[in-house]
Amino acid sequence: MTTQERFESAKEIYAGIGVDAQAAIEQLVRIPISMHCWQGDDLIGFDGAGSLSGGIQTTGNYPGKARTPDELMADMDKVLSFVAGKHKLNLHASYAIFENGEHVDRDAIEPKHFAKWVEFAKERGMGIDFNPTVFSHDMLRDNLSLSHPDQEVRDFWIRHCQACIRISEYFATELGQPCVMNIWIPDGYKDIPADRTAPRARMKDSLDQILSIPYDKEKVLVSLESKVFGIGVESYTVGSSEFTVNYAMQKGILPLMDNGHYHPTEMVSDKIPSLLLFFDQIALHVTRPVRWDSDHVVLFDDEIREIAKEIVRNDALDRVKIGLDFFDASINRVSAWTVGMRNFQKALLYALLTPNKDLAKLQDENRLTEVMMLQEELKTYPFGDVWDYFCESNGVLIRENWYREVAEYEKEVLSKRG
Ligand code: RNT
Ligand code: ZN
Repeated sequence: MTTQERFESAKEIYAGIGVDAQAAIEQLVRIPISMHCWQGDDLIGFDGAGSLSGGIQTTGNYPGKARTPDELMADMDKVLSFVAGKHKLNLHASYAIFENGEHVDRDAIEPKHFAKWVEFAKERGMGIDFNPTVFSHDMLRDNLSLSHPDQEVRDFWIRHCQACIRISEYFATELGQPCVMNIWIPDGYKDIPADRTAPRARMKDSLDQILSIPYDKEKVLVSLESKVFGIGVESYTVGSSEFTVNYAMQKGILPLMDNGHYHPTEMVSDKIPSLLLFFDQIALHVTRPVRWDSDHVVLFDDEIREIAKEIVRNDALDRVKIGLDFFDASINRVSAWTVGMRNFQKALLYALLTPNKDLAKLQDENRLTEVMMLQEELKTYPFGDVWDYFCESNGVLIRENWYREVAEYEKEVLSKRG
């Protein structure tokens, strides 16, 4: 049977439960996922940082990491060739591209240092999202930045984040689509602090100053990411969940939830509908924590499917800004990236192929036996036939076929990098 024939058969089966598979794939191809640049080079960037700090860590030493903008761009193109649809590029400020021997510190970066990225995105019809890089730098002192007691330290990072707003606005103007600018700050303490309030008050004031510069709020969507702990920052984080969600609400910016940033039994899928009742727009970092915020590659697992379902069944595809955030250096990075991108698309497709309204009706009628029965039966519906057709009809390789090209790329390109 051809992929198309399998799709036709699957379409009929889904139609039996009132699901339009054709409409689902047409919708899926229009959902942008923000592809994080940092899977390609273990979050090292090009501004000379050298190693990671701020309580985050990459583990593994698989050969072939991108060392230059050209290498990173080539690797991204490989990944994009295996993923249907138009997506966004998610850049960190540390990926500034300096030319002709120029080098400026993080608080002095300008749009011109990202002109090459704009060119890359334009050629591929992509938008760009952005992130201040408030780690891997010597002005992160005592693991504190925007909340540091020393004003000089705070001012440096305030200037950096303000510069990032200007660069984000440049991206949005050049590319004709809004730029989500996410602020994540690693600030916190390893051990029990003597004062939990003052750092948060300083952080609040620093953020107020960052947001006080004029910028176009339609073009730059500032988000603030919370976190519960980091390596060496186990006891207290300044940007806790309550801090960030309340701050975002008060200032009219977006809260960003990273599903690696909560206690192990807390589920981001459950938090999405609550935030959607109070915020027009929210942002996500989709990742996979294994025992800690380890940023493993996103799998097609239960929680990822639940996250996608909450976006789809709340009709919130325009309101939830989806970004990926994982970095695994222990396996082929191009493969890791591709697996994660394809998996989140699969999760979205799975959600689009779910009779969400009918299930909700059953719940309201207290027919919970049927809710469980149907949700379980759906798991063995011919999902793969629809997925394959989605890939094939959008010109990307189906099933594991794409991996052959990755293996070839590893042999011809990645293995030759020093
Ligand atoms: C760290 C946060 C943050 C970073 C990226 C690189 O725990 O998740 O989002 O991973 O900004
Ligand atoms: Zn994150």
